[in-house]
Amino acid sequence: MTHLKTVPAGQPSSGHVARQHKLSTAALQREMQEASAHFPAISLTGAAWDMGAGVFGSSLGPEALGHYVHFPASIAHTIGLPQPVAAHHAPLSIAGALSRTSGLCLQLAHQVADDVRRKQTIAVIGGDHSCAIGTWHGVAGALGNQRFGLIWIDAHLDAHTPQTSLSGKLHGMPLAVLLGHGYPELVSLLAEPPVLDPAHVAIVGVRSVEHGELELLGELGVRVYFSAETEQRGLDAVLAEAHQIVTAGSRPFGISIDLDAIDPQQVPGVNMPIPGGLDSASLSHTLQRLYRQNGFLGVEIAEFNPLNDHGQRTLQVLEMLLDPLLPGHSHGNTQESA
Ligand SMILES: [Mn+2]
Repeated sequence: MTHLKTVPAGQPSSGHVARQHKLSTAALQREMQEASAHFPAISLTGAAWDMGAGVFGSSLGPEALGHYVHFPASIAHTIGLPQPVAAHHAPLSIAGALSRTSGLCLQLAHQVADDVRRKQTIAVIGGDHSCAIGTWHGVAGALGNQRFGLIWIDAHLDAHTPQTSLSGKLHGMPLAVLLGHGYPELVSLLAEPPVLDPAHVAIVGVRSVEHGELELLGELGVRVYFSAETEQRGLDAVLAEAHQIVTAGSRPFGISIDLDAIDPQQVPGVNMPIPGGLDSASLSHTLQRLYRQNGFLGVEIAEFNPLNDHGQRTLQVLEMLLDPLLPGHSHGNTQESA
């Protein structure tokens, strides 16, 4: 942490700079305000930890993205410890991982809440997927009584509780926590639980399921789109329907992406690769449309593990998924046809 560096999303600054001498300060301010009404500023935050995955590597994710030569933005804040020295430590006990993760998630939640209160679009870069507990607690803390919906794009359900999880790993639990089930110190992290209303959550891309978590989501009535349905109906149609579910009643919404939702041949740099999966270009294309919808709060992209990447393939996809949100975006020129 932290130098504050935010930029207006989708809005190159060079035009403003070139015309600065021709405009009065008041006129310039007015123009900047109008621009930011269309392109809210984006705040990039790194969540640099991996004890929730139980394997070293994801803590290096935010730094790897920040140094990636094709990534045109910088990460304003990083929560956590990206030091490679952690590689030499023995894996933490479950209690140790819980204590470290809840502390880091709380820091992240405060950062995200500040950004949302300043009307910035958030982008959180993991780190293992336990960061979702911090990200969406932060959003809930800032929004107060205003409820929001969440699209969860993942190969897994991430809805285990300590009672159902065989591994005890926290990155298999964040969705259950946000729905009010799991370790009390995570469930009640910052905002009043439950952070999410199950009727306004949709999970997309699922192809690896364990019994206990599916049972919990079934009891709660969360809509799960398995990969077979996505293949049959198309990702566009499924995500459009998911968007309707999570925003019903004009709720604002966010998106949490686990990179393992995507075909591991395209994104080898993850912690838990599952064969099959979404096509990264199709996902990027559909996300561009979702990013432009009313009430879009921001996106989180988790489970990037640079140590498993090959030829920067995963970095390339990560950049592509974020690019439409960044100033002067290079790939985001596809015109919206809907
Ligand atoms: Mn996940």
